[in-house]
Amino acid sequence: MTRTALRICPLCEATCGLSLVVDHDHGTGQERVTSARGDSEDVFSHGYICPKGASLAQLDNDPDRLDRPLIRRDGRLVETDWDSALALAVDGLNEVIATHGGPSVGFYLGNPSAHTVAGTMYAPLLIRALGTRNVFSASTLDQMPKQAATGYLVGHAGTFAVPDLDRTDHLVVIGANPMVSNGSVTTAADFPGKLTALRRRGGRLTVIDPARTRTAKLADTHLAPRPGTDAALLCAVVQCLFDEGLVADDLGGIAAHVIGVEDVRRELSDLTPERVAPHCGVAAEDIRALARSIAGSPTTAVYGRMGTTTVEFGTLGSWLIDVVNILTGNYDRPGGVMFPLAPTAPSPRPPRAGRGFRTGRWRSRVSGHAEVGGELPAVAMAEEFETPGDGRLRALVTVSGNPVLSAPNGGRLGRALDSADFVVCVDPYLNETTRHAHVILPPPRPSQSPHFDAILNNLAVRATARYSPPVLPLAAGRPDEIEIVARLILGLSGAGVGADPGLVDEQVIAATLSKEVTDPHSPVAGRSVESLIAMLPEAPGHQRRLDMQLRIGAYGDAFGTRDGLTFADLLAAPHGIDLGPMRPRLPGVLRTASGKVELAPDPLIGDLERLRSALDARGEGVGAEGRLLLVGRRHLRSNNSWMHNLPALTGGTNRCTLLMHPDDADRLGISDVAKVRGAGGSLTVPVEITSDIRPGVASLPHGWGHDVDGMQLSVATAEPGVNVNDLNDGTVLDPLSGTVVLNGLPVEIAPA
Ligand SMILES: Nc1nc2c(c(=O)[nH]1)N[C@H]1C(S)=C(S)[C@@H](COP(=O)(O)OP(=O)(O)OC[C@H]3O[C@@H](n4cnc5c(=O)[nH]c(N)nc54)[C@H](O)[C@@H]3O)O[C@H]1N2
Ligand SMILES: Nc1nc2c(c(=O)[nH]1)N[C@H]1C(S)=C(S)[C@@H](COP(=O)(O)OP(=O)(O)OC[C@H]3O[C@@H](n4cnc5c(=O)[nH]c(N)nc54)[C@H](O)[C@@H]3O)O[C@H]1N2
Ligand code: SF4
Ligand SMILES: [Mo]
Repeated sequence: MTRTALRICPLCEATCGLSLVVDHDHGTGQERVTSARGDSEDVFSHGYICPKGASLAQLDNDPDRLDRPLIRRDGRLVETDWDSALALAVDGLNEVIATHGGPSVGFYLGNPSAHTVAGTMYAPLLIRALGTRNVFSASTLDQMPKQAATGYLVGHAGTFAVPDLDRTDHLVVIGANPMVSNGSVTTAADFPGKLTALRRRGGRLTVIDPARTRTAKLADTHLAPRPGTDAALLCAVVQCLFDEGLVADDLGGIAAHVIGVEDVRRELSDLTPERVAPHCGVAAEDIRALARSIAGSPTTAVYGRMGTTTVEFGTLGSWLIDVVNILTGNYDRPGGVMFPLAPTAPSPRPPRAGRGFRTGRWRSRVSGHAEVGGELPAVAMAEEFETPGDGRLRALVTVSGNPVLSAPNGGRLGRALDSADFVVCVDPYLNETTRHAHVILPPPRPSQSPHFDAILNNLAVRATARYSPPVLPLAAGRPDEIEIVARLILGLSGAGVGADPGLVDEQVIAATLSKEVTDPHSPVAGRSVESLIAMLPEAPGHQRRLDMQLRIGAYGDAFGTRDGLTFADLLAAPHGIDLGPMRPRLPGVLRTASGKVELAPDPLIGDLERLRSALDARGEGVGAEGRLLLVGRRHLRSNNSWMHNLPALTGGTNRCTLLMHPDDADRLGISDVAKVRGAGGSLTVPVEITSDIRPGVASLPHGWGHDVDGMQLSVATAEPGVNVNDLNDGTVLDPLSGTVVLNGLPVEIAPA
């Protein structure tokens, strides 16, 4: 018996709808997923699929995936039953908290959490139950600068403006390679198709990247600056916009909602194209041409990702991207960058000022790093474990993270975890990080988990509402990831690890609705909480929460008082419900203290001094002898550190090699293998010589280096590659966001 089932792909931010083939396995007597295709009727992805999504069956059936929990006994990780493992996890954490206090437990949230119901709807509650401020995540290895920049601009760090890909006349992509990554902090299925469509409708594509990537190869214009210099380049673009009178009249219609334009003009007036050109390695005339082409197109969307965030001036660069969008009249308007409105977003309220965005509400104990967005820098974890004294970290909980490989200087973190009192990992693999655990709690296969994009819908270039129920059932007594996290929460909060996991949801529902009914602008203002709760479906807790959020949300039925969405509508529409293109949302989204877009926030203006000193200092010696700047890259058939275990995704061009320009290779006498040395250590790595990279720059992908003992990754360990993060000692951060520098890392390269 074969059947098909629909499920949204959980492997990247594109959220493609998949159609899975499910077969009866005569050997086990159970059903299994045997293949995946794009769902042509999906309202968001229309059939698009990439090689990772196409290998979902292999991921689902990976024999190395853990099914039963592991606990450490006499130094070894051994299988046990679920009740024992969960009880042990909670007892171990409670003991550390009782002895050393709540802050002695750290929490690390990894990337796949953005794609799971457990990660988006339950992990935040787990952090609260732990009662710790030592919260770390992949965000400070990734997009935290964008969060900080948007926080300062609009008053809320989660309110991103994303490029209106379907309608723009000119897309400017800075430090991103969406042809391969499929897009990030912009949820758009079939990004490659959208770039082709842009070209077909006569639009322009500009790419700014030191490497001639697959995206750059499609571009009308490709600028290849020196890594780490985009903030300076964008300062000059802004200066040029003012200097040449290219700032849009009335800022394209939003001038009444913006303050600080004059401050930006004054503060950047010395940063001319001529001043920054030698630092950026881009001709002043090319910078002016860029400014003119952005201002001259009917609409332009400027979009930046990893190459603009994980750099020394990540927050400045992310801010300047939106400054350019705003000054050219491309902010909050079709074809420019716009604020998505997700199906679970609150019903729009009348505009009101907020408290604004602040950082540094607390600081890390050892280095005094400021808290940003409720988090401390991921690279600070090791020192917080190692350094004796009050408030020292003694235990760690990870959910879907592999920081030992994915963060700089992971070896040091690994050693710190080996001497930690207690480590709990919610993770399906025994890998570089989880091998240090005392308890591993593996979530079930993707096919056994429900899917709803509670976070990524907030970044989607078109609004849709889609839900995937689990495709395959769980074995009796086998908790899903929601239940694993919920039971940890209950165990930590005193209700007991054996309590009904649905209690967690009922508490959220009661608290949310109690607040909602007292808000005069809520669509359920003045109604009784009990009567609203009585209208929720008899269903698993996460579905009850989703029903509540949809119904009080922007497109909701306001609990039966208007036409609108309920969770039942999502269940009845397995290919999803289209809710239309993005629409202007100013001033409603603003939560700054002024109630305006604050274009010239003090922390950003203040950071320009650091940029000015770099303008004069940086660059010296780079290119001389063996000094190059290292950047990263992603492979189409790879996903950070954890998908090298699928045979379908190995081999071919998916190789952990160092890309170098022929001029550099010649000069240094390198033909096939190089030795690379950074502040954190050195590596020997095979070289690919290509003119697709700027001279003076080398590129090495991350997520490799699977040659450590004690893991259960039989495919990945066979072709381990090297770990680029071993080169990085993790000491250079963007101070405004606590994000570590991963791109533009100085290294010495020599023949091996
Ligand atoms: N040098 C360098 N380093 C980088 C980057 C770079 O460009 N260059 N990129 C950075 C970026 S952008 C990111 S996002 C980080 C990622 O850093 P992390 O999020 O720490 O690591 P990942 O490699 O994504 O590993 C994800 C972990 O989640 C587990 N997992 C997979 N699916 C699930 C699930 O459904 N539930 C649970 N509970 N666990 C699951 C996997 O087994 C794996 O252990 O890496 C960063 N590191
Ligand atoms: N296939 C695949 N898809 C993925 C992932 C994956 O591992 N594999 N990871 C996912 C994750 S977690 C994320 S965060 C996204 C990331 O998505 P992207 O940011 O689109 O992906 P990257 O390949 O990191 O692209 C960064 C680009 O910046 C360039 N760059 C480096 N330094 C600089 C600089 O200083 N200035 C400029 N202008 N450019 C620079 C690099 O050459 C590179 O081309 O991808 C996601 N999608
Ligand atoms: S682009 Fe690929 S990995 Fe990303 S959601 Fe679509 S199918 Fe999945
Ligand atoms: Mo990421």
